[in-house]
Amino acid sequence: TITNGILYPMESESRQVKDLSGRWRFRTDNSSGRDTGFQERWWERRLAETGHVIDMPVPASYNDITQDKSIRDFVGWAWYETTFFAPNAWNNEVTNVWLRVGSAHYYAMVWLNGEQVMEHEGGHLPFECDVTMSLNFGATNRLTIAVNNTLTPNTLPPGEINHYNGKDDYPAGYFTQFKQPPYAFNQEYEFDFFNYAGIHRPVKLYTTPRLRIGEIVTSSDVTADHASATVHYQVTVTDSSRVGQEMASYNITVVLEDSTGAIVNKTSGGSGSITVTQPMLWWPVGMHDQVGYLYTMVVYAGRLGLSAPITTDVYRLKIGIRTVTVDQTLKINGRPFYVIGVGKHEDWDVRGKGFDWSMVVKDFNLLDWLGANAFRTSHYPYAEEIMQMCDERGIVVIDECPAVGMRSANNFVNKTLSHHLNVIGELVTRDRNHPSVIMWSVANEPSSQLPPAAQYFKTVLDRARELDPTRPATFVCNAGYDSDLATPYVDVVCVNKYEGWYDDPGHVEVIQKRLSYFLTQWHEKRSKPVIHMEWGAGAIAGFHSDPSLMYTEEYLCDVMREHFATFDSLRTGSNPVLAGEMIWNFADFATAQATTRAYGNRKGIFTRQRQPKSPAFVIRDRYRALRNQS
Ligand code: GCB
Repeated sequence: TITNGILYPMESESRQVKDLSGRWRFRTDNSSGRDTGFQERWWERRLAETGHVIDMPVPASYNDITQDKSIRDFVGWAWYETTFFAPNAWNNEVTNVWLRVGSAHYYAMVWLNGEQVMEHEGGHLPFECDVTMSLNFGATNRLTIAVNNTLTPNTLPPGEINHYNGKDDYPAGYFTQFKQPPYAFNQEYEFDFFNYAGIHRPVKLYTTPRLRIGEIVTSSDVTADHASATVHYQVTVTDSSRVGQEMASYNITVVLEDSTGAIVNKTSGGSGSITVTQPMLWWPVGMHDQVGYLYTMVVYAGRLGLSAPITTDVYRLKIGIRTVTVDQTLKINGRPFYVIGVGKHEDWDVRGKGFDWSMVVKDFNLLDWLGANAFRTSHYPYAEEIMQMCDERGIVVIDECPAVGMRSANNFVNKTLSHHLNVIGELVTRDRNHPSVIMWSVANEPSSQLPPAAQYFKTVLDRARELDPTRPATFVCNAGYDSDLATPYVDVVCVNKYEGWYDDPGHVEVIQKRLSYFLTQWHEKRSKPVIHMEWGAGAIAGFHSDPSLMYTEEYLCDVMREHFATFDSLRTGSNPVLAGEMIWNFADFATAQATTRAYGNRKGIFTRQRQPKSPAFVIRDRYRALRNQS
């Protein structure tokens, strides 16, 4: 199946990219119905003409940028605006201009020069459209984007707005500060990270010839002896003619280059395969000397036999040649792969979930320092630039949908399901060419013991495998092995369990027996490889005690040692129970305010500022040793 493409905007001899990131103008709509912007049609004028505007960086979450609590906690429509120049050189018969939003959280509407050009539901994933006809060439253009972070039982992630009426015992003004008398309202959700909002990833314009490469889908087969590989591809071309000409006939040429740019092989046609003898396989860090080897697939699509000027679209896609299989264990290129990783978040000081190269590169350097070979994009798709770095650095990814906090039966309904299937489609379309992605995770910790969850998850897992038959699919389970109803449909059992923390808090001495029993039960019941996807303990940097107590750094070190001893007893042998371990979490992160969270979740082995707590050194010793053995 090929859905509409969403190729990452790359420059080439036929494409230009213009990044609109920077300082935009901004306002939250605080009116009681949160709808003044729509009534007054704010997109039709400069935002400053419709009221007070403030500076807002893009990309960034807006929540932590100002000193205003009402912006930190805002729920509703937030309005963004920028102006930019569209060069006259783009105004010709052969060029199309596309507007692409890397992600906006969660519901977004986009107007260009007062005309609505896009609407998109769901954060964490890109959306784009052809804006050629809406642009003022050789002049300034006004781009207005409204984003709404309201969660409902049918959004992903789900949540709800609760209204409170308590005028008698709350101070005067408390309810009216929310501008919605007599109610106060609160956004509530059952996932454990702060619901940051805004334009989280870059907004870009890019040009293509009007006959453009819309989508490229690749996969590869490798012979058992690794002596030969076949790269399969499918290319779709779209022709959005600006002058109403007939659909062009076109030809497609595909050239495979090695990492030095030397041509390996080439072919032509919209789909086919390319043979590579003695391929340089893509290997994760630690498995082979050759880490993260990438070929470049250069695709040319050109018009044939028309009187219009001939331009050829060129797109360079980095690909890796590797296979992923699951039998008794997880295998990459036919060899067992043991996951040593971390759960992560896109979460940083000040910018929230806003993409920032400094933070991203720092995190990759820390993953390398640690010796990790994998992470999960808990609990939503991460920026495309992060996925590209995983490909290059040989970091394996379990790529997760934003379906987290599905804890009630009214989440498992058709309305949510159809959105969930769309999101899987968008995620697979965006990420299927990344060799680093070895598995899809369709959700985290749903209440999979509820009867409707069985059919629900069978449907979404089947959709993931139908869209991408080359990768296993799973969801991350925290229902009990006796009560869960959905893991029969996964390829790898992924479980979360906090021994010594949520279970038997304060008792590290029971961890080995209980954890070993728990993981073995899962393995026996499902006869599938098991990854222990989340485990850990809160540790506040600078809290110390001996004997260790909960929330000290020493306690997390003790919890780790007990887990490591258990993992080592379960990961070896011909039919090992365990295919991997991922500690929760890479770094401390922001959450909703709660009595169980001390200024955020403190299970990070690094602080939120990316400095190591002492447990980081303990895990580093293990991960580096394991990485060097594999
Ligand atoms: C979990 C969730 C994760 C939380 C973590 C915790 O099971 O999957 O999102 O942050 O537990 O620390 O409670």
